[in-house]
Amino acid sequence: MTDCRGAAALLRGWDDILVLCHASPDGDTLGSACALVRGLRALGKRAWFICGDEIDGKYAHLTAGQPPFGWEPAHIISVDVAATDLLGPLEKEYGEKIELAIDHHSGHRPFARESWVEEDAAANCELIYLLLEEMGVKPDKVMADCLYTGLTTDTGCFRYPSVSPRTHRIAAELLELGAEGARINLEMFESKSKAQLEAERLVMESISFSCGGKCAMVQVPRSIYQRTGVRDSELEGVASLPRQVKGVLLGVILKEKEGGKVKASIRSNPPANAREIGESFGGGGHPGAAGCTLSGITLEQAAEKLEAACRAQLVKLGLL
Ligand SMILES: [Mn+2]
Repeated sequence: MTDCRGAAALLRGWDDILVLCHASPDGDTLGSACALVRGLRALGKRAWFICGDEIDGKYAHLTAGQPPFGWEPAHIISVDVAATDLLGPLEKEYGEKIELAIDHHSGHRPFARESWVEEDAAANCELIYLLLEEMGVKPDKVMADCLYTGLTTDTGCFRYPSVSPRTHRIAAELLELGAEGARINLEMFESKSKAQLEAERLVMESISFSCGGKCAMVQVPRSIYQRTGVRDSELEGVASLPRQVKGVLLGVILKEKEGGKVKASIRSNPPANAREIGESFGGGGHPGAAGCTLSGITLEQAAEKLEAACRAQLVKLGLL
């Protein structure tokens, strides 16, 4: 385990640095990687970041170009990656070569030679902000936009319990540095395609309640993508919909994937704990938001299993 100072000391001594994002990239992993790469370049270093999956168009501003052909990294680090399998297609090549992991997931499963994990950080971008400060890099406008994007997307626009005074202080600093908060929030939270709206309507039609209204579940069959033309990344927001219903402590969204797999996203309101349920199926996450993937299973079977796990937790908490 290392800390901000330790991570900064390592990076100061390195050059030719490759930064890895997690698969199904979100604003936090991309914002972290992009701001860090640009910060390292400001120190005169060669640095690039890559991601194993396609990057959604709404994150197009989180870019630092593609590594040039033939460039070989000397050091590899990961940002916002809780476990090597979350690297997705990058795991095979890089999974065992990571020298520094910077992360904020409470279920972080150590895989790097050195890890800097702060569970209290609302977003990994909080840590990158502190790291740049420690390295003496003043974020420019693009870096500020990157970091602000990570902060706001990982906190549902600064609404989650993980948000601390520090989160707001850093966000304020980023606004001072030129981050376009209003534009970023509009793009991240208030803008959707017609296909997305139609898909959300279909998803909401599938909502079912159990455990006396304390558990709500929606299902996303694969057919929805052909039917509406929605992209998978556009359906991220539906994960929070079941939990918005008054009285719901556990909200579950089940997405049917290729090859008999079902991806479950779990959202909870205290005292329910999403991470415990995710972990019971081999996944992980945060207390309020977690996920897991079930294999060799239909949507209906996955729904039964998740409902049973939710019920068991509510019974354990004395709420049923
Ligand atoms: Mn994150």
